[in-house]
Amino acid sequence: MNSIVLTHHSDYSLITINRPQALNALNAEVFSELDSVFSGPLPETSRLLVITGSGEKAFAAGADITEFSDLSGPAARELSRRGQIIFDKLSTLSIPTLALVHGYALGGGLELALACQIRVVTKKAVMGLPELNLALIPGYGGTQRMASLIGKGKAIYYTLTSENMDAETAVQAGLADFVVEDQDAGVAFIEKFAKKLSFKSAVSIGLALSAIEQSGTAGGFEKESDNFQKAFETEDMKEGVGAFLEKRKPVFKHR
Ligand code: DAK
Repeated sequence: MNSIVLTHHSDYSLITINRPQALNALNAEVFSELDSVFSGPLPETSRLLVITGSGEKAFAAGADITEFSDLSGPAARELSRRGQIIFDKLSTLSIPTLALVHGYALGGGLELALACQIRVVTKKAVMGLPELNLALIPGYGGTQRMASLIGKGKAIYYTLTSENMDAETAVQAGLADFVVEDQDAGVAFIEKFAKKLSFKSAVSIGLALSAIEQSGTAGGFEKESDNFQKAFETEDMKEGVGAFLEKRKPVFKHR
C-alpha cells in the first residue's frame, strides 16, 4: 500500500489516508487500496474499522481534482459507479465503521465519511460538498447519503450553496454523531468504543448492523425479524442468556 496505511490495534483496525501534501485528496490509487481493504478479511480481533486522514489539516479535501479534467462523460459515469460500489462495500461491512474527521472533509472526502456508519469529528472539522463550485455534482453517494442523514431540505441547501459546516453545525444537523476536542480525544473515544465491542458477540453485532442498515427501507422490519431469528439460533445467544441466569460474565465464541 502506498497511499493509505492500514494498522491493526488491539480491538480495531485503522486506515489512514496518507497524502498529506494534497490534503489526502482521493486519487485512483487511494480508491483501489481502499477497495482491497474493504474486500479482504481483517483480523478477527478487529471489532471496528476506523478511517482517518494523515496530518493536521484534513480528513480528505475531496476527490483528486487533478485526475478528472480529461475524462469523457461515460468514463466519468463509470468512475462514479466504481466509487459508489467501493463505498457501498464499506457501508455494509460486518463490523461497524467510523470516520474520525479532523480538518477538511470535502466533496469525495465527505462522501467517504458519509459511507461510514459513525462520524466522530474534532472541533476543527470542516465538512461540505463543494462540487457545484466546479459545476459538478456529488458522484460518490453524496446526493443520497446526505439527504438521508440530514433531510432533503438541508441536503439541498448545503449541496446547492456549497456552504461548509463546522463541527457544532454538523452535529446539530445530524451529519456528524459525536464531537471531540482533538485527534487525541478522538483516538481515546475509538479505543473505548472498540473495547466495549470486544465484549459482545461478533455475530450479533453483524446482525444488528445489517438490520439497522436497512432502517427506513420497505424491508427493514422484516430484516430485523430475520436477523432476530439468526441471533436466536446462535451458540452465543445460549451463552449470553445462560451467563445472565448463572450471574456470570458471558464468554462468546462468535458463532
Ligand atoms: N485535489 C487535489 N489537490 C488538492 C485538493 C483536491 N481536492 N485539495 C487540496 N489539494 C492540494 C492543493 O492543490 C495544494 O497543493 P500544492 O499547491 O501545495 O501542490 C495542497 O493540497 C494544499 O492545499 P491548499 O494550499 O489549497 O491549502 P489551503 O489550506 O490554502 O486550502 C482547502 C485548503 C481545502 C480550502 C483548499 O485546498 C481547497 O479548496 N481544496 C479543494 C476542495 C475541493 O474543491 N475539493 C473537491 C470537491 S469536488 C468524479 C466523482 C466525484 C468527484 C469528481 C469526479 N468522477 C466520477 C469523475 C468529486 C469531486 C470532489 O470531491
